[in-house]
Amino acid sequence: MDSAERELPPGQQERADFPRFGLGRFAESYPDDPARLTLAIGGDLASPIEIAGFDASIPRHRQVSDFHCVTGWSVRRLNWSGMRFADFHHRFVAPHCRPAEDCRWVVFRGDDGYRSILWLEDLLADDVLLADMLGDEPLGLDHGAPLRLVAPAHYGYKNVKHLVAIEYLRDRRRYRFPFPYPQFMDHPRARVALQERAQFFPGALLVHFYRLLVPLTVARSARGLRNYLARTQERG
Ligand SMILES: Nc1nc2c(c(=O)[nH]1)N[C@H]1C(S)=C(S)[C@@H](COP(=O)(O)O)O[C@H]1N2
Ligand SMILES: [Mo]
Repeated sequence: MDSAERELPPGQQERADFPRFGLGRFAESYPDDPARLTLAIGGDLASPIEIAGFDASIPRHRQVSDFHCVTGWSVRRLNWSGMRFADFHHRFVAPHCRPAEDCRWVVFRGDDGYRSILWLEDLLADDVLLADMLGDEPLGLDHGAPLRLVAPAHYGYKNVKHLVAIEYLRDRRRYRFPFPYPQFMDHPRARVALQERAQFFPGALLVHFYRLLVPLTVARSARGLRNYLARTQERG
């Protein structure tokens, strides 16, 4: 049975469309040049580096996976491609940047200022991608151009869009979920199967509250994109 045939995870409901979504503060923020990739690899490692593209030795990978937002909506069978995070880590980061042995955490930062943290061990799973394509198209502005994280076993808020930096950390306390959002919203692992929606609050209850925010958030995200496109057209 492939992932697309399975039941949805607990508390999730299927959506037919795949809306642009995210925290309100970032609804109007975009990369200056969504087509240009620059990725800084830093944190507790011997050689920080900034790259503008990927080593041809890292194989491309395509996968079909479901996407689950913490607010209770899911989209089935998205067709992503890019490269496996594990390949990037083992073939590029480990030999070239040499993270400290005891780095257990990785922070992903988007060009809009959004960020999230994941456990390195979770990131090495087979289905975690640095994706640059959705369907047969390069990622659009709505879904994270030019590069985003895809970690289907973790809630959408771990799937950082518009990636500009990846930081390896020994100590999770050096990271903070973006202001002004409360820390409790960011579960360190956020595994969908276990409803790790947030810290301290039971996920099965929280989703009823979160679900109320969906229509407004979808509308705000869509308006943010329209405003951005209007601004860039004015500039010519
Ligand atoms: N850079 C960035 N990445 C982000 C967000 C954001 O606001 N900015 N929102 C997160 C949330 S809460 C979700 S559900 C997904 C939504 O991805 P989509 O816009 O491709 O649907 O992006 C995640 N990654
Ligand atoms: Mo989300």
